[in-house]
Amino acid sequence: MGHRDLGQPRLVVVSNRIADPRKTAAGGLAVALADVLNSTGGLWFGWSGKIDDEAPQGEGKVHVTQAGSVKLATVDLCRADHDSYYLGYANGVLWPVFHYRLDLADFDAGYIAGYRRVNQLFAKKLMPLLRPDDIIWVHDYHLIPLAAELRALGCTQRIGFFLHIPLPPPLILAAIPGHDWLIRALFAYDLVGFQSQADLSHFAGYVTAEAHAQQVEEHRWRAFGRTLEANAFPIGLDVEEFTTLTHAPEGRDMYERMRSEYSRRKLLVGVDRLDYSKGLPQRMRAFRHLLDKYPEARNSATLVQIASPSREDVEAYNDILKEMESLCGSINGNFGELDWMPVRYLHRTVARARLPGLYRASRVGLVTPLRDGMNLVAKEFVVAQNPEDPGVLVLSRFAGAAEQMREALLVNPYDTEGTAAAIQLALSMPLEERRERHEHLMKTIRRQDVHWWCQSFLAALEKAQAEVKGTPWL
Ligand code: ADQ
Repeated sequence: MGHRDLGQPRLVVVSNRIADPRKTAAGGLAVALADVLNSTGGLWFGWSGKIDDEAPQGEGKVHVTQAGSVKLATVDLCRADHDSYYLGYANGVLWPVFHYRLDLADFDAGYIAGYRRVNQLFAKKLMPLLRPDDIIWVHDYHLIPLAAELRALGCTQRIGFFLHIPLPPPLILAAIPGHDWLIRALFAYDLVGFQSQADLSHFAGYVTAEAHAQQVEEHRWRAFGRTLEANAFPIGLDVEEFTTLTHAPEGRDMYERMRSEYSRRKLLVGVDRLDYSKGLPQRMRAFRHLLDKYPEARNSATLVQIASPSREDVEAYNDILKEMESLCGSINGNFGELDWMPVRYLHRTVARARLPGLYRASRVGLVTPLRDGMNLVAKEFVVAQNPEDPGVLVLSRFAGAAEQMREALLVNPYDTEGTAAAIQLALSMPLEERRERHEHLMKTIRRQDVHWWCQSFLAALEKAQAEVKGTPWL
């Protein structure tokens, strides 16, 4: 990337999980962050992924290793902290509510104490590793109060925060007990980044109504005695890395195998974590409706749905597992033939190196979340296509990606008939239109790639006024 060098402030990245930046199989975000971390000799701090049953609550051992020019520092968590912070508050409260699913939230009063304890632990262990001119970039909903905890310990460095998931409208946010504490904590950051304009407008609506914030400039809000900059920075792909993967032996092999297996049929593909935000049952119902209403799709279209296991110890995830098994079973039972299974459903992870081959062999990509911060599968599907004969992306209007990807076929995933009609349109779209849409989508994906995302966030953070006062943070 080369815009930053060792003469610039050191970058410190903090996220719940970290990846070894030397292992590119980790995917786009790790690759992009590794780039900047490498060029500034940076530090990446996060949970080790280990549970230490011996550790007391709010404590954990720190491990520091060197990965090339990047320092990796991780901390262990005890079982109680892990369960209340990660399973409880982050994935049992914030994840469902931020995806508009109040019905799935588990507002157990004990969770928030664990969430706060782990954020305090992170702050306490990170402080001694910081240098005065560091620039700190915190990622995602697990760590919203981290800057406030760091400030309480005297941290004066610039701190930015990026939310990878959506921010819901003010009245949904306000349903979280302690929502005011959470948003007040956000004001300890100098810059807050969201995936989309919609999220930004929810933030503006919330802080104006609930925190009496004043908008002092276009992207600056003042409340709790501090001024905060907030903006949308839609995350992108490492296009070069994904293109290389597409043409690498494993990607090509996967492509060839899928093409020969489905030579007489059109392939539709879905690749998701098995998560209730991804709209998987709704997608299956739309596909069933397609087979029912458009007989020409029968025996000629096959849907390959990969759903990787995810957060299996959070209760709400069991229901979706059962629902998917039953829906896929009934579609295959009702519509299948001796030589044709309409749905191939795989409840497992596919190696990243094989994904582009699968995408490229598919005529239609189905990305139909009920809510999604961005959704990178939508962008990966487009990048993996053969520009001479590209497939068509059917994309939920409720994915953050829809703000940028207007040339996809945008659908409302709650509308079964409308989604089925869009899939039918995608299956029958003439080559010229497919090419035109693909070309437009590629332009945006290239322009706003992951390096653009990283650079524009960090440039805004460097410019943001570090303003530290003795405010009682939390
Ligand atoms: P996720 O909800 O995990 O991430 P998404 O952006 O769709 O969602 O996927 C992230 C990566 O995981 C992609 O590179 C994708 O290829 C990979 N992946 C997904 N399912 C897979 C499967 N079954 N097998 C193998 N790989 C799979 C959160 C937010 C998103 C946001 C990202 C990045 O929820 O909205 O786009 O962070 O900010």
